[in-house]
Amino acid sequence: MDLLEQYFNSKIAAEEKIEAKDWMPEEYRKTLIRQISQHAHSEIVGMLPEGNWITRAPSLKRKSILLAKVQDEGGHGLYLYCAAETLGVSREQMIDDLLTGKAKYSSIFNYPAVTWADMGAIGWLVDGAAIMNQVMLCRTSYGPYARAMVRICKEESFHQRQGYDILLTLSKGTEIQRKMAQDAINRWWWPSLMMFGPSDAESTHSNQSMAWKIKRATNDELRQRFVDMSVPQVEILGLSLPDPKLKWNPERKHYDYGEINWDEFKNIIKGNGPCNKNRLAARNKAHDDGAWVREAATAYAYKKSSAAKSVA
Ligand code: BYC
Repeated sequence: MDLLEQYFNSKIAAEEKIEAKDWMPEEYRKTLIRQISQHAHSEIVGMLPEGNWITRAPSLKRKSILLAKVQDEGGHGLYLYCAAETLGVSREQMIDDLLTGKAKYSSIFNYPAVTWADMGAIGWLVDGAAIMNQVMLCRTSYGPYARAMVRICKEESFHQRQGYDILLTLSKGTEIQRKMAQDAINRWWWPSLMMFGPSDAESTHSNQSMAWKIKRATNDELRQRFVDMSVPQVEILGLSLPDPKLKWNPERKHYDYGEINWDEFKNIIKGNGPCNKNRLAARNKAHDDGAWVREAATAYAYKKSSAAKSVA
């Protein structure tokens, strides 16, 4: 091991952040680019299922809250693309990888949001799972990623509460509203558990990412924490989670839960989920429709810089 690598390892061991200009192993850089760009893509694609409900929100208040949430997600994507750019990858390259289907984004956004209650279930469960995963990322070893995550986590907490508030309102409403809330929870529960990634035994990157302190907890540890957190919350709603095997285990001091359908997960990340094609088509259309804005901004920047040069 050479001196640079020894120095890098000593910084990781001492809990010092690695910064953009520091030397880092090529695999560390690649792992971060992969994870941060996938994370950014998830935020951007994650705007689609909820964006679809902005015009159909049941009141002006709900509409403005949902609008703010979807805008926040766009902002999260931008912070994360910036963090990835510090590692030497261009924004164009990352976007191209998303639009051509080369890069992954979270499996969860390939499911349809079919009722208003889905806005509640997405906020409570999907943002809840995201926070569980992202709180550890505030302590990730790469400085620009860790700092981006601090603000993202604060906003995600608001997102989770707005989702829970929608479900709480529906759960106190009419029989039809309660059923709608239960149905949304039934559909979003298992896909939310899949967000944490494959089991530790199947996870390709976890060991190395834990050693480099990119990840601070494994996929299964975070998934278990999420299950333990969700059970008392669903009880307050007076609703249930769709898992007959869910049971408190006094020896483990955790809830046991049923088997995840890993075939469904694998199928989705291969691109064959219910909405994969729609999501990519929507992102490609948005990118094409926005071409004139990018061209105008580039032409304006060029004009400004040539005007500045001729004054000089
Ligand atoms: N979906 O070795 P593993 C949000 C892939 S929340 C798709 O365990 P790693 C939001 C994985 O990429 C969601 N693919 O990987 C919330 C790898 O494939 P590649 C975004 C998945 O990286 C609300 C392979 O499976 N959050 O944005 O150590 C509203 C093996 O997995 C998934 C983040 O991205 C999945 N669920 O651990 C709006 C958090 N799970 O790359 C937006 C940051 C795994 O080798 N990311 N794969 O081809 C992470 O913490 C980690 O990347 C993961 C996976 C825990 C997701």
